[in-house]
Amino acid sequence: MYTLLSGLYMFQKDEYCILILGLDNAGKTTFLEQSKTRFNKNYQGMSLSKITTSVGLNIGTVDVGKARLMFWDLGGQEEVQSLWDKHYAERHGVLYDIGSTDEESESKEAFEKVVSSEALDGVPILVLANKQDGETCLSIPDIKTAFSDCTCKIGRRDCLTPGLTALTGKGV
Ligand SMILES: Nc1nc2c(ncn2[C@@H]2O[C@H](COP(=O)(O)OP(=O)(O)OP(=O)(O)O)[C@@H](O)[C@H]2O)c(=O)[nH]1
Ligand SMILES: [Mg+2]
Repeated sequence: MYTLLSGLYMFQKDEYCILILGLDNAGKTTFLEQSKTRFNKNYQGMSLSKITTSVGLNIGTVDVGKARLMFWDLGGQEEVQSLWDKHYAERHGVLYDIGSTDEESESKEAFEKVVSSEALDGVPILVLANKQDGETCLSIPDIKTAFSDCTCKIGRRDCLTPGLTALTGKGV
């Protein structure tokens, strides 16, 4: 019995819930689909061109090493942004997707609300500078400068800003 239980324990993964937030059209669902395709061996994937704007919630699971990441991809349209905080209590981390070609002030305003939320106090944030393939995209230093007012609200939590192109999978 002990051998059986310890065997099961060895295969058990640590599960983490990660919210994916950001304005509509930032590329959140595309990022999630690319992640599932890249990390889940048997996942067939769907055509990225078939992805349409998310109204509710897409849940996707990705296994990375001993961790199981449960991504909750929330719609970013203005009308549904008010639903984001309903999920704050259930998360271990946040991915905030900046479609780097989006209107930066609007994205910054939404980001500021996220980092100001008490429910997310201290929660690590990865700011995805997506759409780095766009000709007019903001570079990582440009993004850091544009979002610099948020530094004190980010506080001492972990916060990184990797650049990526979810559409091709580069950086995912
Ligand atoms: N050029 C380019 N287009 C991208 C990239 N990532 C996503 N897109 C495109 O951006 C559009 C929106 O992508 P979605 O993944 O639906 O965006 P979303 O953030 O989930 O949007 P909502 O569900 O409305 O909140 C689609 O046409 C994608 O093909 C990228 O890295 N580069
Ligand atoms: Mg979506």
